[in-house]
Amino acid sequence: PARPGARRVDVLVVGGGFGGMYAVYRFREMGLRLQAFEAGGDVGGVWYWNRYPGARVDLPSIDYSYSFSPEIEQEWTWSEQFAAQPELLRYIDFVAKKLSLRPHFQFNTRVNRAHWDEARSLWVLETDRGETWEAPYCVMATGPLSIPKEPDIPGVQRFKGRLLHAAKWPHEPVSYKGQRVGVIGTGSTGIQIVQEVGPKAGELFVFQRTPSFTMPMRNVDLDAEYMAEVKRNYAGIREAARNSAVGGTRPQSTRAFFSVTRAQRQALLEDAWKQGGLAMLGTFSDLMINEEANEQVAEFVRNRIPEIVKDPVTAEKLKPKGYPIFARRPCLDSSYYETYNLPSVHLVDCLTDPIVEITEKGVRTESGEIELDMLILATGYDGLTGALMAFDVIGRDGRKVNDKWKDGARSYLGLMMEGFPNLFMTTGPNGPAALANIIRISEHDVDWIAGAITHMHRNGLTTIEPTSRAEEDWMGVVRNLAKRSLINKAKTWWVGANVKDKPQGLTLFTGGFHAYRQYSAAAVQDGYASFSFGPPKAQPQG
Ligand code: NA7
Repeated sequence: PARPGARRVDVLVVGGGFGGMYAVYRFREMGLRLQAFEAGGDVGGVWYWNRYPGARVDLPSIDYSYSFSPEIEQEWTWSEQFAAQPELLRYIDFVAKKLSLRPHFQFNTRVNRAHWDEARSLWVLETDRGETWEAPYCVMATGPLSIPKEPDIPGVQRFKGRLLHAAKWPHEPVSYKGQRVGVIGTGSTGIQIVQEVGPKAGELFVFQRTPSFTMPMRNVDLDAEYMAEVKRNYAGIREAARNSAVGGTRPQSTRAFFSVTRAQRQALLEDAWKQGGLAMLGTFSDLMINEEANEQVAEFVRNRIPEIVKDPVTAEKLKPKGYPIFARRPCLDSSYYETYNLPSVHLVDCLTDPIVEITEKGVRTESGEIELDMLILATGYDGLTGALMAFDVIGRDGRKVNDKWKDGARSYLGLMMEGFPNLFMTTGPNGPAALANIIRISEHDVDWIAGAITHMHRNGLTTIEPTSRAEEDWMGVVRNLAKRSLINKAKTWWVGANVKDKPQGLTLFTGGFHAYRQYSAAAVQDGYASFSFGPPKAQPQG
């Protein structure tokens, strides 16, 4: 039976990041009534929360932006090749205003429970404001990096100084002047924080467990002439991105590492280092499948560190070892290694001197206590699956996503799950999320979902659900590709290794964005043969 007080729309959207914003726009344009929910106080997702110093996208801004609206492309001008968080938020605000997206959202609202009402073919969402919403379709645009992970270090709450989490950064400015600051974590986030806070803090202690590979970003201001050229060519830029493995314009190579001479290889690597950005990843075609090739590139990057870091002991500790380069998210920096040349910046190697606990005064490692005024946690996320496992998402026969995914994420194309009719995901955990441009994936996914809903409306169908066979076949494709990938050889959020007791393994699609698009298009072109559709709505009698 209908819930008293429940409000009814056509589509419910959870999440107000890039994916949720586009979903709201797209479904509204289809004439659907919709309601969207966002835990943050505004749109922006990751960029709403991550206001930490130095937060910046590490893909070119030109790529890291919407492609669905030529108007937005022409009206918005990026100021830097890699935009900083405030500019990204300005862009997000510009889009939200231009398309009047905010009125569709309830902000500061978390969905506590989502369940499928089989009898009525409706998703029923309960929010932490005590409201209930119902709709035939539900879209989880909950993002791969939305559940920050507290470090499993005893005593975090005991700390009497200021505790800051990168992903829950305060909106007001933070001063580091004269402060003894600690940073735990040296992934993309930690590296951005260290290079920004290092020169400002009284002293900075960086607690590093696994060193990351980081390469020069070589960020530049974009001048008017360059942006004018980009605006003339957006259509071509987007087309190239959609047809690339990474969903971006970064050049890719078809050249295998050992197909050229040692001298040529060296020259190509040196050139990539000078070029900066992710040029290094584009040097050779086989870096993620040929271990020896990978190791030689890793060694090239490692050898750059002592050229910058003056203290040889620190330089050695900063060298990433024991896992392939690019098997962990490659970082881009502007002055990360240089920061360690400041006498006030200290590297604490947690591999040889592990953190024992956090105390009232600071961080205690095996060798002693380091007193701090401020402790910054850059300890990552319960990625990919965290968001949908953080609340009750209940499909047919009371089955929870938590149960379905207890041995690892499973879905068809990262878009839908067997047992969860009419529930869609954007940037889901068995698609190319994390390995390709998230905005290209979000747009693709929303378009695919819009296509499925249109198909159902045209044909008078009430439910759509992938068959278990289709899901199993897809997971087979994912597994077979994963077997070849060196990504398995590093302990990262990509493989679930960063969260205690989480199922381990690479469940992302590693075949590239272009190939992913072909699979998802084929799933439509064969007349949705991989899906079972629910019966048409009963016709009123008489
Ligand atoms: P990451 O890349 O998951 O990095 C988290 C960092 O925090 C990493 O260096 C971890 O070391 C470290 N960490 C976590 N827990 C601890 C404890 N207990 N002790 C010491 N160090 C710890 O998250 P980011 O936010 O930097 O980046 C996420 C994504 O955002 C990135 O991949 C890009 O796509 C953008 P560990 O590696 O576990 O030894």
